[in-house]
Parts: sequence; C-alpha cells; structure tokens
Amino acid sequence: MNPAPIRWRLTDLQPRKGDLRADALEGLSARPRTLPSKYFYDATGSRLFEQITRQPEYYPTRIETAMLQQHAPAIARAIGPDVHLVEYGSGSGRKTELLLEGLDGVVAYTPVEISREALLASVERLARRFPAVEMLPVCADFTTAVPLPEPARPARSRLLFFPGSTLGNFERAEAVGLLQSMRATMGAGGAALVGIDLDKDPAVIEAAYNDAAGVTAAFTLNLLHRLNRELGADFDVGGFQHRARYCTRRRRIETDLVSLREQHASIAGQRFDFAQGEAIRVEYSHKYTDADFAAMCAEAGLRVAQAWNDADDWFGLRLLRA
Ligand code: AVJ
Repeated sequence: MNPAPIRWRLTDLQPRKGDLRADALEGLSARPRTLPSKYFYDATGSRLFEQITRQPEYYPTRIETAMLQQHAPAIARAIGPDVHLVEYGSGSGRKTELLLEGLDGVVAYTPVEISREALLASVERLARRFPAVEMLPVCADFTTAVPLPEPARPARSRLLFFPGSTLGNFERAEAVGLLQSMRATMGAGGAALVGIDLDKDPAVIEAAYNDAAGVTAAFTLNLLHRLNRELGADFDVGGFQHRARYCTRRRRIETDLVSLREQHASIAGQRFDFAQGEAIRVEYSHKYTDADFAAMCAEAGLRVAQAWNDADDWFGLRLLRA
C-alpha cells in the first residue's frame, strides 16, 4: 500500500541553544535559583512526560481524555463547522485525535510545540489519520506571540485547544497574559478550550507529582542532564534530588531540584556553588477553583461560556469566549 502523500508545512521558530544558555545562566544566578520548566521538553523529556501520563498516580491525562471523549459532541455543537484548530503544547497529540474526530469538518490543524521531535512525530501520525485536514505545525515557544499560518481553504473560526492544565505551569500574572494573547489569537467568533486541574485533597495531588516508579523524578532531573548535553555543563546529576510539594495557600505544586551536598557546577565557563539543601525551583503546577479561574479569565477579557467537570471535580474543561 502506498503511504498517503504527506502535505504539510512546518514553521520553525524553535528556541535556539543561545536562549537555553542565557535563561539557564540567568535563572541559576537568581535567588532563589530557578530554571524555566519549558526546557523539560527536549526529546528525552517529552518521552518521559508521556511515561508520566501512564503512571497510576498521575490522574490528569486519564480524566481529561475520558472527558474529551464524553463531551466531544457537545463541544462540536458549541464550536460549529469548518474550524482552524490550534493547539498549544501539543506533545504527542493523543487528545487532539479526539477533537479531530469529534469536531465538524476541521479545515486545518496547527500544533504549537517546543519539542520538534514530538511535533513532527505527532503531525506525521495525524496527517495519515486525517488526510482531509491541512496540517500547519509550528515549532515554537507559545509564550511569545506565535504567527499563525493561514489555511489554504479559509476557516469560519479558530478554536484554541490548551489541554493538560499546562496553563498551571505559569504564575498568575503570566497566565493572565497568556490568556490575553490567546484571546487575540482566537480572533472574532473564536473560542478556546482549556483543561484545568482543580484544587483537591493535597495527598492526591502530591502523589501525582511523586509517582512510586520515579518517572517524575527522572523527568525533573533530565533538566540537568540536558544542560550537560547541550551546554557542556558538568552537573553531577546524582547529587540532586527531585522534590514536589503542594502549597495549599497558593494552590500549587512547587517542584525543586535539591542539592544533596555542598557542590559546584560550571556552565559556559561560569561556576555555580550550591549549599547542601539548596533548591533550584523548576516548576509550578497551579490548581484552580472555579472562582479563581473565572476571575483570571475575566482579567484577560474572556468569559467561561461552558464548563464541564468530572464526577469527582478533579479536572475541568472550560470553553472560553471573548
Ligand atoms: C504538562 C503541565 C500538564 O504540570 O502536570 C507533570 C507537567 N510535571 N509532572 C503538569 C508535569 C510533572 C504537567 N503538564
């Protein structure tokens, strides 16, 4: 059998090595020290994240996938036909399949993903599965304004899909800024479908970020391996430990890499000294209440047009409109 002709056009705006270097030097020089969580997602990190989503403790992916399956008809009715589907942080694109199946005549699909390997692998698979959909992938960091490619056949509206509670990785002011830029990208008549992890028993949340198999720990520590691989840094990765704790007051998981002893590491000729117990903050995963999420949307000029939660109120899907 002949493979289907692959007709798709990549817009490559992948961050350069210089960005990683500058961001790492800046973050590690700050107090407290930080590293941006977007750098988790190199090829290895994207694979490890896929493995996280299959861990029994990591509930968000399983619940959200089931919800998309269940509510696809209602989402399709709300959105209408001939849409340009745009997705931020598309990763493997598994959840996208459910939307591409459920929506009524998707004109084009634009995944925006920082990992080129994950992006190309998912587009190749989806292009075969959905030959009628024009694939217009963009390799980029979606936190900076992304120029959207125009489909050959014009769409009636845009739907921005932002699943996985990835919004939760941003601090509140950044999240509001991102929602604002999503509002601009959606355009008149457009909508956004956002997945949000809801506030719940801290024990459930902490278990999800400290799986027994240690996959999340490997995912976090990969950040140091990446600095070694790509910047020639000399971190002794075994000298650091993954730590993820839920801060109830701020409703967020705070993930650190903790130095197990006094040690130093060099990146690009710059030396960094770490005290025993000193932490590098590498990720936030905010959890939301209905009220605080709606308030953030309102600040960004968006309203919650429709809302779905699972039976336990652990995870939510929100359809946003300007
Ligand atoms: C990709 C943002 C959905 O914050 O839950 C999973 C990333 N980090 N385990 C999340 C992650 C550690 C994940 N998101």
